[in-house]
Amino acid sequence: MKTYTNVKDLGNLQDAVKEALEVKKNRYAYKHLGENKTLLMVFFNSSLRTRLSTQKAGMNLGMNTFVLDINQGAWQLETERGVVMDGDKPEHILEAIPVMGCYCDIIGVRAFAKFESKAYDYGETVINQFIRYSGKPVFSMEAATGHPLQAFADLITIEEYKAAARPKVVLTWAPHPKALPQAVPNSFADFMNEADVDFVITHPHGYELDGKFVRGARVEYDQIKAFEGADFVYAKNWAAYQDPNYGKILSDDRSWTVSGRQMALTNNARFMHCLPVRRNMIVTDEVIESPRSIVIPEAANREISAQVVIKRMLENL
Ligand code: AN0
Ligand code: CP
Repeated sequence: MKTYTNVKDLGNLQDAVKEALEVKKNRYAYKHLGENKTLLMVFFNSSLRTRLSTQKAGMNLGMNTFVLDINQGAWQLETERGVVMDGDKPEHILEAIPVMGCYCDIIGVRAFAKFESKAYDYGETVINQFIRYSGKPVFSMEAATGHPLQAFADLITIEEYKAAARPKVVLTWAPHPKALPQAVPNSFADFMNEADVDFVITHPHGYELDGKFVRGARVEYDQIKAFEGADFVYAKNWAAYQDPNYGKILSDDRSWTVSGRQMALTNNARFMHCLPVRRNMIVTDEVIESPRSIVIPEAANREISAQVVIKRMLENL
């Protein structure tokens, strides 16, 4: 594997899940793969889970790992080509990327959507520059339009907890005070559309996601109808994708907050969220603390999804 930005990079998805469950049983069995190999993780945005789980995955594989926080201690980077650099950014990403590539074997990149330009975000301008100019395998640790390590961990978790052969999985929008990217719901849809599940997306009008990710999924505007018989409820906020409202908050309707009221309609569903989560905005205390909530094992599987991706990159160096 040379790049990891979406579900297709994993090839056969069932095989990838199988490999993940193998890795999980014996996560230190591949230590030789990473000997004298270095993982660089570059963060343009904050992180708790990705930072720790991905470093842990690299260490499980015997790699040396280091982290660069672009906004804390590194030079601020200009990312637009052709700019006269007379502002506050002393270095251009077109030098910084190949330099980073000199010091490592594999690079992980976190660069969220900025919501300044839809073309810039949906063109995946930042991670594509890493892919093009670093000379190294590059994986997404949440880029502008996707978070495939999260979605892979989510699929592994669903595989572990499902009771039915083909569970009903509901992705629901929920309210949030700040505008958040569509990366997590995009990748979740990208994966669920390829998995053997009955997938439904529910959100208020105006929150339609990019058709490239939604594909044939059922979209249900009535949250109550969507929740009926669900085996898994996956909550997430995102800001509007469609023009002219790209990046805007269109609704703060708290009736969409996931509570016992909606969960009662499900098939005793498991509750999932990628975290970090704002309690009593996205989900009530009661639901996230209930025995049906699997947000912690879901986060634990981030180590496993990252390990499969890095392992495959090491095997292909
Ligand atoms: C980010 C997002 O919604 O994309 C990261 C989630 C993993 N969340 C926040 O910024 C709160
Ligand atoms: N779920 C996730 O990616 O969390 P962090 O933003 O803390 O890395």
